[in-house]
Amino acid sequence: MIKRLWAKLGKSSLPTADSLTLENIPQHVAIIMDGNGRWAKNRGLPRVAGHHSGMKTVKRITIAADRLGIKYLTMYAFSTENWKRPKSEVDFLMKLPQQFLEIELDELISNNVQVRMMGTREKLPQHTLYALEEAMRKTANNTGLVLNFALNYGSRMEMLDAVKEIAKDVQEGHITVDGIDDALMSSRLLSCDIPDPDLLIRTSGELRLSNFMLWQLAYSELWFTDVYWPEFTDKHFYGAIQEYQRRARRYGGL
Ligand code: V07
Repeated sequence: MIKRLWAKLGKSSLPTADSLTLENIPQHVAIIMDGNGRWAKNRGLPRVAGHHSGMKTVKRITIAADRLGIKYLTMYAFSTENWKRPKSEVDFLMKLPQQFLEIELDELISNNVQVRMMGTREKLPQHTLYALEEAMRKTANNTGLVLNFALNYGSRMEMLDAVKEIAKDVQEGHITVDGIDDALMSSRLLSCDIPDPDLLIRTSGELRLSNFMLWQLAYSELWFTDVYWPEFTDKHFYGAIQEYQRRARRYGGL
């Protein structure tokens, strides 16, 4: 449980979790944190102000997830397509992991959170990598919430890399074509040691997966909201979980 972070936020911001049942909490929630730029634009602010504000939501939702006993939280922070954005925006985004960890790492450590990264290290600036690797090293043995950042991540690339590895193994005679199955494919993905998400949340009204965890989301519940990520609160998060539980109950009744 994250205690200090949570205490800092004060009582008034405690979400109303009354209507949630602690049974059937999803084990793994994945989030596409969309709408930061649009949120900023609507307020006459530069896009980067939206990204900065979105970082605060990351913190709040991490606390909320931990409080509920969710075991894995995956957040889509930067896609392989995001490199196409203006250099100034990319440079700003690449400073966020460092900034976030500078403020939060100590508390993440004391709250037993394990920080991970899912994506390609290639192209990431040294300073970004350094901050990430330090966080992963210092939290590697933590047994609480797994906070998994999808950073420089793209699902088709991930699957192509897996397929190439498998093809090589067949070519070299380590496995047979008939030996290729779901489990083998899963074991070659970047998420190999994390269960598939039970629930995907996407903010900001877009109804797409945008190359995010295409294999892993095959059976997941999908939940969309029009709310922009900087305005996404614990209450919205609880709402998504509640809807997940409602669907799970209905499914179980059939
Ligand atoms: C980023 C803030 C959230 C909205 C989406 C885009 C902008 C947190 C991180 C982060 C990443 C790794 C890590 C710790 C924190 C982050 C990027 C963008 C690139 F170990 N937020 N955030 N990274 N945004």
